[in-house]
Amino acid sequence: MTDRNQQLFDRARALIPGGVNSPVRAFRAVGGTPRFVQRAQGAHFWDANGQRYIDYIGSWGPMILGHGHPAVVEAVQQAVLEGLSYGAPTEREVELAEAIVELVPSIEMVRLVSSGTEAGMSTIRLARGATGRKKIIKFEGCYHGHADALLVKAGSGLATFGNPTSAGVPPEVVQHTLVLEYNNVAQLEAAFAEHGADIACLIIEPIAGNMNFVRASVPFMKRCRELCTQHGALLAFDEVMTGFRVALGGAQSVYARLIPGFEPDMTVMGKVIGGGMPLAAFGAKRAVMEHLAPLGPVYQAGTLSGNPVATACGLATLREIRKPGFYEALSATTRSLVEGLSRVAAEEGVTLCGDSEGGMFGFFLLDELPQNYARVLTTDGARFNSLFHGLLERGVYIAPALYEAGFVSAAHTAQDVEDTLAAAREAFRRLPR
Ligand code: KE4
Repeated sequence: MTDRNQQLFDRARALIPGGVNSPVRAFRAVGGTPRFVQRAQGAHFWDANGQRYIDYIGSWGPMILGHGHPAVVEAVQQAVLEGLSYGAPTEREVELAEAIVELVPSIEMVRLVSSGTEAGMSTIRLARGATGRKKIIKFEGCYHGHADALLVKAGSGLATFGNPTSAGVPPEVVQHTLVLEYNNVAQLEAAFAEHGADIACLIIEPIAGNMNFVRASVPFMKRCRELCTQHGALLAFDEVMTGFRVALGGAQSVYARLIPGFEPDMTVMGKVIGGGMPLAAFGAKRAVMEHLAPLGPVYQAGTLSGNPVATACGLATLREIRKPGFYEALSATTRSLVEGLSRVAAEEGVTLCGDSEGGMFGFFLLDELPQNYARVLTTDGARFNSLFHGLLERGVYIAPALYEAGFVSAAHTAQDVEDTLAAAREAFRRLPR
């Protein structure tokens, strides 16, 4: 039978680098042919061969309701009839700003943009403009979009400045970016002791979905907050993945329950707030946000920022996730998946551990949950790849990379979980011993 995925991939690679418009989609880490999606509905999508998959990527987080939710489709269809883009303010941008401010108490003002990268990049610039400082702290294994200043890896040794992860980023551009080890309190304290007065912000994924699923420990997060406060640096939560995904109030609401009075100074958002359309945002207290143009000297702009169709999609999504019981049901489905995977793995003699929060999950072919990136990378990649393809062949689509998180939607049913566990059992049996 003709494999239309392969045919499309061959055509795509002739014209688009790697055949994809975002690298992780190319299956380079796991090998094989990417599935070209024909259509999606609920918890499923169908590829170019008409093969159905249970979708645990959901566009890397946005599709928290599942694909094609009727209220979202209706809102987008209505918005399209009113106009695609104006480059002028609209009421829906105000409504979305009001919803974000209401749901995320640490935010007093918000600016809408079109991608998480744009939101992260603007957050860094705003933090630097508001504090007059140059240095920023990020953590190994955390991803905040592909803005130059954030494409930095940890160098040899521990805390290091300015090692670009990407060609085309001159060392001068990242010389003020300090990369620390996630969950390493001693290193954090040493960095602030040495550079505290020059640090504009510390940016962190509170639950690191770009290391699959690694939680910031409570002691570590407490020290991030305390040291930023002590040294006048801004604590920026990158909630592009966790925002409205792990809880209605995002990961910051989870940490506020664990650390009395906790809140970040800045928040980066994306994915869920656009419901699948290009929409992201960044927010902070009024005193910080008023440094932004046109009020203040920190420039930031965007042709499609607050796009009327994207805001309609995002508002319709937020209306659904705010409904009573939404996160209780979503969390229960996600937990049943992760607990089921652990149980089936144990029955099949496979070492596996997992974790989840709300509709976000991760699992590792390790005997204990990793606390940092170095530990995540001790996973046997070939073993993960075998599991990935074992699931894919059985109609279960997880992230094609061991350092990516998984996502459950409100459309995933108990039957989907049961089918997934049956596929996993077969895939576990095929793993190299
Ligand atoms: P975008 O520019 O891709 O919309 O957002 C960048 C970004 C920022 N912050 C966090 C915590 C993120 O997870 C992301 C994007 N996440 C990746 C998945 N690891 C998107 C998938 C992709 O790159 O194709």
